[in-house]
Amino acid sequence: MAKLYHVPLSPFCRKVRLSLAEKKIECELTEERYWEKDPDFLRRNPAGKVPVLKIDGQTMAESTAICEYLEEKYPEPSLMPKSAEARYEVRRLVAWFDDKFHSEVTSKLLYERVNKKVMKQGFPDSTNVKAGARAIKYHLDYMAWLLDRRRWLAGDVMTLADFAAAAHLSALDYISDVDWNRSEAVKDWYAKIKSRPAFRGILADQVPGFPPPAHYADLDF
Ligand SMILES: N[C@@H](CCC(=O)N[C@@H](CS)C(=O)NCC(=O)O)C(=O)O
Repeated sequence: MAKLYHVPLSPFCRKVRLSLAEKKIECELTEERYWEKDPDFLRRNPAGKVPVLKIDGQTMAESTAICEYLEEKYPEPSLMPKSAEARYEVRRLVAWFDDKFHSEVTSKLLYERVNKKVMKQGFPDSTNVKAGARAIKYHLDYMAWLLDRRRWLAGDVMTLADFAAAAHLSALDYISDVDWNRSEAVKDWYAKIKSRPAFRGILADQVPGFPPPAHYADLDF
């Protein structure tokens, strides 16, 4: 069976978990407190980051490289469209969320509010929290703009781009940092993706000291 070293609220780990679950690949989850720098973990991934996936006799790091491997090795159901143009758009949006959204929003809200406490690195920096709260509005508006033109973020079918976005937003929703009333289109998109069986594991997550709000696992939020 595959084995994933992860932390529950990591958006990069969540993207891999969603891909594995959508493709019905059974996987054992092991929580990895990467900040404790366990030598065995650093041997598995010298970059010292999660996720790390053990599958098919290999040990893999880097969430997007892992998801693309899963897509090639386990193509059904597909999370990448067929044409080069559509695949480009998926990759552009995965990078949008894992790079731009991550640095402007996730790191400013989730890492300040949760990671700092869990890692005993002090209190949230209010300047960062305010910047993250401002930036998420702009990102939700951009998603709404895309979803006014497409059924899913990268086009008319659900792709890895939707999982990348949902991985970040679900982690932020765990700490009630997403205003779902800002856009009907984004709320409908999240309701659709949240109700997929692949999402169940993520909705069951519990981080000690940070109980999720009632709406987090509610499909009718
Ligand atoms: N590009 C990497 C980013 C992974 C990443 O930054 N993971 C965070 C947890 S959310 C981590 O392990 N950080 C530890 C560190 O940067 O030392 C990926 O997509 O897998």
